Amino acid sequence: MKRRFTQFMAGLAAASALVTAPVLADANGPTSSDLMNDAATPGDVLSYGMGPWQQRFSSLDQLNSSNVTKLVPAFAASLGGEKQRGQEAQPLVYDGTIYVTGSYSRLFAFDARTGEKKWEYDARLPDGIMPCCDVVNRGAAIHGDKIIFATLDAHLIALNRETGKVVWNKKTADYQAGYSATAAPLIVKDMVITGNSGGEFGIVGEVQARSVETGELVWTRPVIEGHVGTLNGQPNGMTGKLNATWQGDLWKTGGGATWLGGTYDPSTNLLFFGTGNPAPWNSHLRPGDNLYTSSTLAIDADTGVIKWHYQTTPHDGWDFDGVNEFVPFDATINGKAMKLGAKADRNGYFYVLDRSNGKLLGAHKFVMQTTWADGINLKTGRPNYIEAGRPGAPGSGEKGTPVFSSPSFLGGKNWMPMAYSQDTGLFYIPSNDWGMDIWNEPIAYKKGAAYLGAGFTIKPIAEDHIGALRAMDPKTGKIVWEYKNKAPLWGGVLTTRGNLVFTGTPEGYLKAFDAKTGKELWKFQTGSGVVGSPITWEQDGEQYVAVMSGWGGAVPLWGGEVAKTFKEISQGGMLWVFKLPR
Ligand SMILES: [Ca+2]
Ligand SMILES: [Ca+2]
Repeated sequence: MKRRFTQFMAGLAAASALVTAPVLADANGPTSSDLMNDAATPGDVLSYGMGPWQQRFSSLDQLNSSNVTKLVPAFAASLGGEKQRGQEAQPLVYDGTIYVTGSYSRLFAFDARTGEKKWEYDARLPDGIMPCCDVVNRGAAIHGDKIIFATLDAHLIALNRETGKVVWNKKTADYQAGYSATAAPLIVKDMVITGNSGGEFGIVGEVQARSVETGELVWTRPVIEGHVGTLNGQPNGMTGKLNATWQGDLWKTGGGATWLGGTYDPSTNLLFFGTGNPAPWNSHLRPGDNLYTSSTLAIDADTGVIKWHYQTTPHDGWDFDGVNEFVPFDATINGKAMKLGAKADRNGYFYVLDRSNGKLLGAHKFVMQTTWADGINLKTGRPNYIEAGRPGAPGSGEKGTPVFSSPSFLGGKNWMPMAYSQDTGLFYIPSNDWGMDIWNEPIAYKKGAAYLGAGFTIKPIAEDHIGALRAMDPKTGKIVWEYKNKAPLWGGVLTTRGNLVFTGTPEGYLKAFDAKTGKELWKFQTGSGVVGSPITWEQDGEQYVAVMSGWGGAVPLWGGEVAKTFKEISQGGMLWVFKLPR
């Protein structure tokens, strides 16, 4: 698997009836306050996650669990070209246009009524880009007259959304040092907020805020202790305390990539960013907790100052990479209204925190097996580590003792976003049950080279499935229902007031389930694996659903024995749009 890695890197408004007037687009386009209100305006999809909380919940119910069996394609649109591979994007819909990003850093505008292409932008990528896990992109952001996305060579590009012409183009990091970018940007208070990718190359994770108008930096916040943030070009305090949880100079190449982007809670003015694995993977080379890797950080949106942190895997030794999205939600617990947030971590545990202060309130296993820890201590917030579950230290030039670990490094849940229903009160988690043999090896940092110090082989752990879509009750930690899938699930989830949950499968299906029971109600074969995130919106009095189809992402690159479950899947690159017949 290491050989392949090296080869690859070389290269509620209308709650019950659709009676809303047609959305009249402002000549200048969506404002930052329109973006904050996105979840309450079902006539458009302005943001990744359908609102700053990214709950992926729609108030639309014209399409529902009694009529979804009649859902049919309205049209499809090809991304074309010779470039296929993973299509992990979530489309946006505004003013009669569907905007969607494609593999190889491309952005497309399609007519939302006919599927005709309006324009296409192809970023010119240098030869030496080093994406770890396929040439994917997860979506764009829209604001005013601009549409903005990140590219594999670590640039952020704003285009005019009518013409596709470049307005500004900023380098966010040095791709030759292993940095890249794949996440959808988040827009808050006229700032574009982004993270960075490259955790397998000894990069330093960072969150950046830039002016949406000019692309100029407002603030930066590196997430590894010892590094210093900036505000308006001036130093703005050190992250953590130098050498408190890192020895020597290791913090300089400490990892913690913020590669999935973040969520935002207007009520606390906090941004929530997950941080990736510490570098290198070989944990014996870096004693300490290695803050703030494998954590959730709450960051003041105005200044970039860290307000609280919660580390899910202190001293991560398995690439558990706690980058998963932290989704704010409100719930009443023991009679008290609480501001909460939840995260389904790569490490196999589902965490519920008080989002105002980061206090841990619940931690529940959502996968079949966790060999590395036996639960989470709610008092200390730390995992109950099983020491024998950590791969051994290498001797001089020798491999360390291998261990079998579950989940595998690809996680109980990876990048693919979960959804939260305000009706059922359940989170719908796209998860995977798999393990790996993992061992440590000696490694030294070299700019632009893989910095793992580990090898691995991924394996299934169940006869009948790897993927499992699970409905988690965040109050009790109970799995209310589950749908098992043969191949690993790698796409995002959508839930609606119509008692529906949608997600895609590598086998090529977009599927709809009953949100309360998990009963499979509908499926459609899209022709390639579905690893994108579905959306829904209302247009001309009808409810539409859209999803990208195109097999790829990390799984086919790293699959090991798991690859047997999906070896017949063809690549693709199609936008599929569905609605009920008139
Ligand atoms: Ca909206
Ligand atoms: Ca990683």
